[in-house]
Amino acid sequence: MTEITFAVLGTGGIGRRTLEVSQHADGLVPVAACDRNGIAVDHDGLDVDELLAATEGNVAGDGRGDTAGPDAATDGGVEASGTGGGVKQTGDGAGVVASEQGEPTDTPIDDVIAESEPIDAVLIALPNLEHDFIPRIADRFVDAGYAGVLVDVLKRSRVIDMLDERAETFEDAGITFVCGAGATPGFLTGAAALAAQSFVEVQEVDIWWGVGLKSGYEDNRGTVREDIAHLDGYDVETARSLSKDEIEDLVEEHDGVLEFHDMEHADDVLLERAGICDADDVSVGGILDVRSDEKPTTTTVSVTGTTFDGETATNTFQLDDDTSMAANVNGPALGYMKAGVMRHRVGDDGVYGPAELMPRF
Ligand code: IKT
Repeated sequence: MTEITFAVLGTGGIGRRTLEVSQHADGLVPVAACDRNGIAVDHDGLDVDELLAATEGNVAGDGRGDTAGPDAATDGGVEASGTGGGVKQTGDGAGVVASEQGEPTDTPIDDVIAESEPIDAVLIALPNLEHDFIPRIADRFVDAGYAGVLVDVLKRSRVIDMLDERAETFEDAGITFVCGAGATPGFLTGAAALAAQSFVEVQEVDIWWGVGLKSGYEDNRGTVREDIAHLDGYDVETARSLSKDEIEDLVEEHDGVLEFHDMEHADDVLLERAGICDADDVSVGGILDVRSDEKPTTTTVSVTGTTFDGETATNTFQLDDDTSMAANVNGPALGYMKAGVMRHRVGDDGVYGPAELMPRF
């Protein structure tokens, strides 16, 4: 496979770790990265070590202490809608501009789009607290005439429909969009699709994850905020409006361990659209421990189904407790990116989910 050049929108936890992991993968060349204040571009390949070192502990957040990356309110092209995108930045870190490769800008996403014509793939590593945020970013790539691969690590089921509505537009534009390409949805959805192969009918898919995030907590505040939206008594709006201190209080109340059930994660609709089971038969939950790096529970995908010869059985897929969330989100994001580029190169554009593509190593 020839080299793949890619850009990362957002240098929060996911964006940063994706850049780092890409240094260990064959044939991937990061050529652009941005956060809300700046952009770094080098079509021959970014110096990732320098970029990460310069921005370590110095990520341009969203004014709430998150490490969220560029934001609709600040990049000049997307209208803030009075939601998370409308939070004015207070600048809790210089971010990309602290790197010698970085340039300040008020329009980071537009600047990446302007550079994107020769770039094979763009990873949208932005928190999706506004449901239509990622679809609207995609619209801007379409409008700019980009013909390549867009990959996201979105979580929420309802976003998939918004992308599906755009499938024809993507096909016409020559865009291959790989959605939900993190861990769940993503890696674990793909594992469920593989585990389902023993069966002629799937009754139930249960995804149960464990994450220990002590050392990664600072880097992943955006993800933690997204998770809080799934707790009883919270939703996207309330989670978005929580201050950093309120989140700390919540974490304290739970002794650092948050347990989630029936999360609205797109594994359900992505398994349904791949024909594996009904969305209603998929459940996603897990435990997040922000005070330990040990996983509080073993990440397990259980797929229960009936075989052609009438047996009912459960196939399971487990991640080793020694693999980190960073490994299990960013490795697959890059693997799915490679798979998307292969599709794109043979002209298979449109929208793909992680149960329809085998990520490339
Ligand atoms: C995600 O980023 O895909 C979702 C997060 C869970 C990651 C599971 C990783 C499992 C593991 O490392 O064992 C969370 C819901 N934000």
